[in-house]
Amino acid sequence: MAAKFRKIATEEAFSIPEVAESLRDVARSPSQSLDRVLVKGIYDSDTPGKGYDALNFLGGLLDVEERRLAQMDEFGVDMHLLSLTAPGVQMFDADTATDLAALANDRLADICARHPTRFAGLASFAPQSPKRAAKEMERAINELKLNGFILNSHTNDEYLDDPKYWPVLEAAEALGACIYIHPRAASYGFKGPLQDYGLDSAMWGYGMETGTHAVRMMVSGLFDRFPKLTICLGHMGEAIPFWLWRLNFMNSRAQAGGRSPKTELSMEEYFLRNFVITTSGVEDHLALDYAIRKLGADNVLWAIDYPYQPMAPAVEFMESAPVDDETKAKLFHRNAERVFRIAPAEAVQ
Ligand code: 1WB
Ligand code: MN
Repeated sequence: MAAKFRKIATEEAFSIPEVAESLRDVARSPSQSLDRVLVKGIYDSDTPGKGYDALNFLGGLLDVEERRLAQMDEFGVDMHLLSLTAPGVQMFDADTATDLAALANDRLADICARHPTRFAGLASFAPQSPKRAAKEMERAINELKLNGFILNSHTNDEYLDDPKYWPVLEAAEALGACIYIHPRAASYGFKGPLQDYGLDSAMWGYGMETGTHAVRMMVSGLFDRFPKLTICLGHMGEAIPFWLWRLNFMNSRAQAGGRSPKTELSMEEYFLRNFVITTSGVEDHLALDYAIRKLGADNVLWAIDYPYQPMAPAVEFMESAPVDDETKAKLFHRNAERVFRIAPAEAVQ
C-alpha cells in the first residue's frame, strides 16, 4: 500500500571528501573559532571510536546514495533536501571557499540528477566574496537546477545585515530562491559563556547564534530593502516564534527611543512574511502546536537533521503529530514543494 503522505525532509546534511579534508586542516590550525571543537571531533578525532567519532557522523555525511538511501527506504522517507553540512565553506579563505562551494554544488546536482525523486539540494556559496557568490547562486539555480541556498550563520563574525552581503540577498530575491540559515558555533565576540559544559553547539549555542542572526536581519530593516526574500530557519525557528510578542513590544519601544532603526513593518510582520521554519531536531508536539498556531500551517516544514538526528524517531514524531491530515500533508511535503520548488510527486517519473 502506498504511504499516506509523501515525506520530504528538509535539513539533511551531506559532505564531499574535499570539504572534509579542508575541515581537517581547520581542525589542525591554530583557529580560535568555537566551531573548531566540533570540527575536530568529526574530521580529526583524537579519541577514535569515542565522542562524535563514535556516532560516525562523517560516514553518514559522505555516504548519500547507499546507506542513507537504504535507511530512507526502510523508514518511508521519500526525499532528502540535501545541504553541505555546517560550517560549510565559511571557515576557508575566499578563493578556497568559492571553489569548494562550486565543487560541492556540482556533486550535489549529480546526485539529484541520478535520483530525481529521492534527492533535492540547497546550493552553497562563499559569502567571503559576495559578488562571486551571487554568480554561483545564479548558476546553481539556472544551470544546476538546485532548489535554494544554505548559509551557516556568521561569516568571519559578520551577519547578513551587513551591506557587504547585499549582492547575495539581491541574487536570492531575484531568483525567487529561499536561503536556509543553518547554525554554526557562535561568532568570536559571542562565544564567552558558550565555551564550557558542551554549550558550544547543538545543545544551546547554535540556537543563540542563529536566532540572533535572524533578529539582526529583522531589526536592521533589511526586509524593507528585500521584501520578497524568504529565509528558512531550522530547529522550530531557533526559539524566535516564542519570543515574537516581546520582540515586537521591545522593538517598538527601542525604535521610539532611537535605539533601533525605524522599519516599515513590525518584527512579527517580518517573521510572518519573510520566514518559514522547520522542525529539525525538535521532536516535541507541544512546540509544534505552538509554531503552527503562531505562524500558520503553511510556514512549518518537516525535517530530520540527518545524520545528527536519527531518522526513525523524526518520522514517528510527525506521523503521530496531533494535527489533521490537511495540516500533516503541508508539513510533510506541500510546504517544502512550494518553498523549495520541488516538483509534486505525480509530476516526476
Ligand atoms: C550536531 C548537529 C553537529 C548539527 C553538527 O555538526 C551539526 C550535533 C556540524 O548534534 O552535534 C546540526 O546540523 O544540527
Ligand atoms: Mn542541521
